[in-house]
Amino acid sequence: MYELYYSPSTASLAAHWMLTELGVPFELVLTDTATGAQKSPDYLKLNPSGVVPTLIVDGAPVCEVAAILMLLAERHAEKGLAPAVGAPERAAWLQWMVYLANTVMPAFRAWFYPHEPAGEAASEAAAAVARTRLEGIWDRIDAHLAAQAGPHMLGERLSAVDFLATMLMRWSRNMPKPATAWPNIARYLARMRAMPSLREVHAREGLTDWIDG
Ligand SMILES: N[C@@H](CCC(=O)N[C@@H](CS)C(=O)NCC(=O)O)C(=O)O
Repeated sequence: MYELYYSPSTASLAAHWMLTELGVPFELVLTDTATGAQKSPDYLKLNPSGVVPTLIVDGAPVCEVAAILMLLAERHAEKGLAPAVGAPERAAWLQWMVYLANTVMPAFRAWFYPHEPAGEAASEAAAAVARTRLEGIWDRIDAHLAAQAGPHMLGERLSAVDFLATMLMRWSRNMPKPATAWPNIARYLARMRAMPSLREVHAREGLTDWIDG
């Protein structure tokens, strides 16, 4: 049984969604970022960064959402959410997971927490830079999707990349130019949003916006 420390509508959503899609037993432990629960001494023992998500796997905490998704895909390899080691799509899978975690997530962090890069006085400038970065990222992903032979980030295969990418695209929903403004991303998301597992997660987290477009 997995335990997922989560807060609605945050980075834990991709892990919640993948656990649901995999159909494995898990329990949710609310760690409400609105009340600062992620900074409690007990939670910091699990996740020293004081952020959600944390997944308890065989009694031990695993942090970093991309790592959690990759681990789950590997532990439940029969579901095919990770190309096998040596498979032709493996390199693209690794590349997109790391790009989303390394480049896209930090840009969102700067958008949502613009005081972090250089203090309150530079918040406005930091948010403007983050917006420009994110729009460049959507340009790149839109072109990538247009070039795929199938409907997913890795073409025909649904993979952990789609869970992370979709969650991040959702985060742009209240930005001046959300990811849905890019036509290939909009088509991609229409399909991802129809997945019963994502709709179930939205209902369980009490989220009503975005899922119906
Ligand atoms: N690098 C972390 C980032 C997670 C993250 O930034 N989580 C946000 C919610 S989306 C959070 O917990 N924010 C509360 C805080 O920073 O205090 C990961 O990939 O899991």
